[in-house]
Amino acid sequence: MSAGSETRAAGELLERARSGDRRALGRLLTFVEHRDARAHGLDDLVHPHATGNAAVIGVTGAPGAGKSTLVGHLVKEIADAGQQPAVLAVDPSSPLSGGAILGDRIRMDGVAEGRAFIRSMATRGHAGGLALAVPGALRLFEACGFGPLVVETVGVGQVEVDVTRTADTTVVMVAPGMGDAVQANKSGLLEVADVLVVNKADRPGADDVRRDLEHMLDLGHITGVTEHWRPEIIMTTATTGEGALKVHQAIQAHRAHLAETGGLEDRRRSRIRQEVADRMTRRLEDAVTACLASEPEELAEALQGTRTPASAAAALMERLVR
Ligand SMILES: Nc1nc2c(ncn2[C@@H]2O[C@H](COP(=O)(O)OP(=O)(O)OP(=O)(O)O)[C@@H](O)[C@H]2O)c(=O)[nH]1
Ligand SMILES: [Mg+2]
Repeated sequence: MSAGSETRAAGELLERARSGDRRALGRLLTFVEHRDARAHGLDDLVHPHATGNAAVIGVTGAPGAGKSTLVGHLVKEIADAGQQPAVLAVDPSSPLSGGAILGDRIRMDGVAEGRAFIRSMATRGHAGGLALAVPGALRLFEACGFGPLVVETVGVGQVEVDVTRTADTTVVMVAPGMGDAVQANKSGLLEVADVLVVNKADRPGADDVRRDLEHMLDLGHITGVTEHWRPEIIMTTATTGEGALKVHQAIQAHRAHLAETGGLEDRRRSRIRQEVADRMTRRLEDAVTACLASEPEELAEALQGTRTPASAAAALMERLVR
């Protein structure tokens, strides 16, 4: 297919997706996920319909903390409030599940299911791909009338934490025995928290986790927390949905706080800045790969030992950015 007809095909799918065709939306998400050539034209088509005003909620935490289970209840709360939530569950790596199992764990009933859209995105071990695919998918959701947008990422790895950092509101989940509070703090997770959830409150040790978190907040050990916002700590039992309403209320309270203080605009801008940076980085990486594949003289000299690698790199960069 030529570039023009690909863009036309994407445009037709987008029109269908915007009028409620879920299969069309699913296909477009696949383009975005695979960085399909069609996704390029799609970005321009989506842009006029994506205002950037939909609330973005990040949910993160250690593997198995109960994120998907809680998100299922959260989505129900949001849908019951008359909104149309979309969920992007980012599967870090699992080659076995390929993301399918993770998506299946988010379960809802009747009404919520009709309003909500849930999609898991496999990153296939390509961390850089995730950074670009997530904002593209979120814009697509927004262009199709969804909001708030919930992104579930596992709280390991820099890219995952960065993805969460750009949400308007980030919910960090901790559970007794599973990457407890101290571990979460060490990995930098707590510093991105706007709402703290201690899940598996039905399990022994949940109160200890809560106490640890309170203590860290009191001592100012959670570095990203400012004097302007102290994350609320909410106990949940995601398997029964206990506490999910409180989590929804805390998310709304945080959003209201951001709206009052101008923080909403700050986060929107930092999200765009991050995406521009990620796209520039990707272009540079591609350019470096192509440059070295062309077997330049400077590389040959470095290989022969007549030139230092640093000098070869400097000379090649000079050419690349000119
Ligand atoms: N006892 C108990 N089990 C829970 C609770 N919440 C979740 N679980 C169980 O914990 C397991 C993991 O739950 P998930 O919701 O898939 O956790 P997750 O954080 O999404 O996991 P990953 O996406 O794989 O990182 C499942 O077997 C859940 O049934 C809870 O509040 N109490
Ligand atoms: Mg999950």
